[in-house]
Amino acid sequence: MTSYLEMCKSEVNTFLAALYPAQGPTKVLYDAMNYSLLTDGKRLRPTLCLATAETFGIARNQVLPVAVALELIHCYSLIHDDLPCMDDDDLRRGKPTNHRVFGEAVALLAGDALLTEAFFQLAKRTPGIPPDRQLKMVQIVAERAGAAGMVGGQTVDIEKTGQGGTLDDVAFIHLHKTARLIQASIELGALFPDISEAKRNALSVYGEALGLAFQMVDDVLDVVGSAEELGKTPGKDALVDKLTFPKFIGVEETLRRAQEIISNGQKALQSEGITSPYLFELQTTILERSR
Ligand code: GRG
Repeated sequence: MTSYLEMCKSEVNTFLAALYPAQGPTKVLYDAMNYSLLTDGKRLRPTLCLATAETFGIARNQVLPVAVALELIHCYSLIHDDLPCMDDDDLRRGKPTNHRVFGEAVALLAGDALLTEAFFQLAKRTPGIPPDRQLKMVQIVAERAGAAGMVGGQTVDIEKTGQGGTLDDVAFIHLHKTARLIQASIELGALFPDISEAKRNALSVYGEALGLAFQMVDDVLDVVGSAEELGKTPGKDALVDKLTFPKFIGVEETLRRAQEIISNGQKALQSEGITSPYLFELQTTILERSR
């Protein structure tokens, strides 16, 4: 049976594939954008947005243009994160990184274009959504992805990596670099239906929890993967430079805290009487994922 995640992923992929036909003098830019955009990502952020709106009966095709904006932002961040001035990575999603294929300048511009295009998608009028709520979506993405969110988290990550850092630093980096955009994905989905501010706040709390847990599980996968590569037993010392939760508290405690954070997020939903099989499936996937 096709999972909800698979169904949403397929719809997001279809939407993305039609978005940027490459032609004319800027063909190389569109080729570079499509190269990263159309590789096999999980599409978690748009799916969370679709799932949140669908929890309240909103059809996915109404939400898709907004949902894909989150993937455009995510994709830009991956391209820029891989650049020589950042992580200088050779591989992303199992393929050579954007700058390895298109060169540093075009990769940088492809990331810039995806970020800008995200706001174009967000600003397209969505039938049935009052303009003030759509404006709020634009504000949320700017805040969650910008200096107060993802870009801020990346800055602190770069500054602290290699200088030791503390568990508090890791918590700050994870919250800003990763959790804020995931939180925004749920917050945007919650702006489609006519629901109370209390319900939207509860979904926002839950979104932050999901985002943090997602990055903590990612840390564990990173440590286990690195340990396997090194032929070591996964443990506290597997990653010395990267700032991760397991580096400070170990794998077991990281997973326990991730579960606890999710349970607290769920309590926020329960207090507002929100139950969602869609979000529950995604939450389970996040906690149990292996990539
Ligand atoms: C603004 C340059 C710049 C960077 C922002 C988000 C970010 C900082 C960098 C991306 C690199 C990174 C490892 C971020 C942590 C979040 C994370 C685990 C990203 C990978 O997300 P997945 O697993 O990836 O959803 P797929 O490939 O499935 O889309």
